[in-house]
Amino acid sequence: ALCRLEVAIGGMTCTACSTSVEKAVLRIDGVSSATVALLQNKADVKFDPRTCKEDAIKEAIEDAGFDAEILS
Ligand code: 9UX
Repeated sequence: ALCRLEVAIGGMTCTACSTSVEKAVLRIDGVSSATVALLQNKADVKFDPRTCKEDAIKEAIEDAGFDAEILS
């Protein structure tokens, strides 16, 4: 089954920021969708927990240059 995760993201100021967060998360193996809400500073991610761990999502966002905290 797929898992769903909300991530609080810090440091996004324009739509290019949210697009790069989205691309970084979508590149992770096991992620099936990623929607980033710029104004809410949040990402909604659906992923297969067998191939993708929550920490990998957090790290991908941080590697793209933003702050990330797992919310749920
Ligand atoms: Mo927009 Mo974000 O010019 O790192 S891409 S601020």
